[in-house]
Amino acid sequence: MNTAIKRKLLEKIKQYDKIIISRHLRPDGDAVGSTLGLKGILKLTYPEKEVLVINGDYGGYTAFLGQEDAQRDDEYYADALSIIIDTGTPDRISNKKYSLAKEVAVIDHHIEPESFGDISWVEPDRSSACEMIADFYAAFKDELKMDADAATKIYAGMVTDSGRFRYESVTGETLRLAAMLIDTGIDLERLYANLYLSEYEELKYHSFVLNKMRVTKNGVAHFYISLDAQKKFGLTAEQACEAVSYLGGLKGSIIWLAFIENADGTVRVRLRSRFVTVNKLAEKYGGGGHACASGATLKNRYGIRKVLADADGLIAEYKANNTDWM
Ligand SMILES: [Mn+2]
Repeated sequence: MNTAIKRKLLEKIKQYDKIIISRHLRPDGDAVGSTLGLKGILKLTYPEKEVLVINGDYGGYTAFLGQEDAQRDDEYYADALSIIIDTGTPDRISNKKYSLAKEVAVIDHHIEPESFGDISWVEPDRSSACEMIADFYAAFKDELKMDADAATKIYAGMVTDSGRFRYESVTGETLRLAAMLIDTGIDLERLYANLYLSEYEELKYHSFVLNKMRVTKNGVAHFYISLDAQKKFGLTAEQACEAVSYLGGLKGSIIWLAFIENADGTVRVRLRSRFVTVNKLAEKYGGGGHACASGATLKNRYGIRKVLADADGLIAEYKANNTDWM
């Protein structure tokens, strides 16, 4: 699929001696895995090229995947190719200098990306940007090189962005590409230990969230985390948001939401679902994202009730038209 654009991208990569790879702000496993993974492939294949991953923020649970590179002077960019992965929104790019590059290439799997860049390879049906990097490698495996280290980074993004290969976006192709990566010798036990074991305080927070969970009439599971609670558990708003996944296992609930108070009084909302889509709902409140995983920011707490009513209405509608949803 999309062989022509992938070939064009490979030719671009070959043309340049300097390649600067960047991703979105507030990185997740997919953003970090795809950028570091592609760097790994390009460094192995073209040891003479300078390949850097440059961004303005870093950290979090993905830090074990490895270091990124230090920012360079503006002049450094003049003869470089910039590759942006896992975002179709220029405002969300973590490296503010990316556009100083001679040319910009975009690799992304988000819905309705803004059109930017000289080359843009976008597949909204892909489960992750890492799946696209794996596919890129697979398409040119006679020319490109990959080792277990690069494969581990790419696999890490695939397994996290797909909810451990459980989201609707996962296809047979996703698993075939994941299998190809595992065959390089990934240490899965070590990787999963890094990705999925919790600190004591995290498990305490987990139980706190489950205690705070409420469910609407038709089954929207939700919770609200105040700034005080974030302080108590030593969490950033971003970390607090991740708790939305704790609500994903409730039988009878097909939409689950996290409301997180921001320091400026706005409220961040994370929307997750199965069987129904929530991105339109997120868009109604100025946000967006994937069909079953979206986000938005509400001006204040009063918006929460409206979002809950809308989400509850979505489930009511689904129940009215489906009997086999459990
Ligand atoms: Mn992604």
